[in-house]
Amino acid sequence: MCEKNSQQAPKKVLSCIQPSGMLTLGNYLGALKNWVAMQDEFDCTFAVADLHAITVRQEPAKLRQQIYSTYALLLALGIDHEKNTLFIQSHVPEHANLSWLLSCNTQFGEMSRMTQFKDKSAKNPSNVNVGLFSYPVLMAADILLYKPDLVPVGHDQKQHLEIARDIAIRFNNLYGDVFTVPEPYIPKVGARVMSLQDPSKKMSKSDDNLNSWVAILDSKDDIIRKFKRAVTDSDATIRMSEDKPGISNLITIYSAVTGKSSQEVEKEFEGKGYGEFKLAVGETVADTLAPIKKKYDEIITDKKALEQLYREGAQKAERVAKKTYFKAMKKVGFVL
Ligand code: ATP
Ligand code: LTN
Repeated sequence: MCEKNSQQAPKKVLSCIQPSGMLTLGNYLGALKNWVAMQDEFDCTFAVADLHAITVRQEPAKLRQQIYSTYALLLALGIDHEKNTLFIQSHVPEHANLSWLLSCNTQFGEMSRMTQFKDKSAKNPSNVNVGLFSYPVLMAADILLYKPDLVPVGHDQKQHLEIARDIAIRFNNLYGDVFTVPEPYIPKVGARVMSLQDPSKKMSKSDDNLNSWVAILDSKDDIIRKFKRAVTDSDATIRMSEDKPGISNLITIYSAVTGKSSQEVEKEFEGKGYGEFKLAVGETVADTLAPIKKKYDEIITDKKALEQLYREGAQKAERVAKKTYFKAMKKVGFVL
């Protein structure tokens, strides 16, 4: 792997996150913590995928707030806007534009197989909109504009990345080489965090049960309270086991936050009760998130400075996106 400061050019990475709610401890441990780690090794482009968020009905004032908040939180987590390109998707119109070119080169049949569309339309039968259906094409545009080598995505997005690759290969075969075919990036570290109330489901910001998820910006008291209430079992030993999903989830979280292995965690809490363990997990998570929250509070209060950063980010992104988009337009036969 070539490091950022080695002779060879570092590999390019692209990823995006939707501003569809308060980001959770699951988003942090499963995705964003890796983004922060990757910036030292790769040439990274990260975006707030606001266009994707309206595939589900959003209240305008709340959406606006969430876009600001997600961008500020990425900065607070330590994503350096100078080292990387950090922008808001809708500020770079080439995303929506390329998505049209790609839509006309994507088959209805292949979109119909997307499991997330099936799940989300079943969950939301009153708003099965065309954008929800063609969402993976917009995601393909997000990716292909920046010619990344690697795209870090969670398990739920693998099928969408596969489609992006298929679209790129087909387009290149039809019109000539325009896009790089990216590889999925499975991070070295990355935890799958489950709901604190139903450990068979993943922790999700759209879960109506507010005790089931911890927001990165929750207060210390809220975090500790949520961990105290976490669903466990009646066997009072702290060990990883398939038949102990609640405790296993807490061990996963504690080890992701402290860097200790699950065996080390089991050893640390040998002979101790669930109450003591839950409190330790809650306090450790709260202490880890506290500096992020403090930084976030500083960033979000200075809207002018924030605006300058996202405008610069968009300009930087657009310089790259434009080149790829115009090349694709030209190959398809448009007059430029
Ligand atoms: P929603 O609840 O609205 O479906 P979400 O919280 O599942 O959203 P996404 O915006 O779909 O989050 O995901 C953003 C990133 O965070 C993805 O890379 C996803 O894999 C990761 N992620 C989300 N939830 C978890 C989790 N519980 N554990 C680990 N990673 C997660
Ligand atoms: N669909 C992704 C967010 C997303 C994305 C992307 C991820 C939008 N565009 C491009 C990687 C690359 C999600 O909901 N997690």
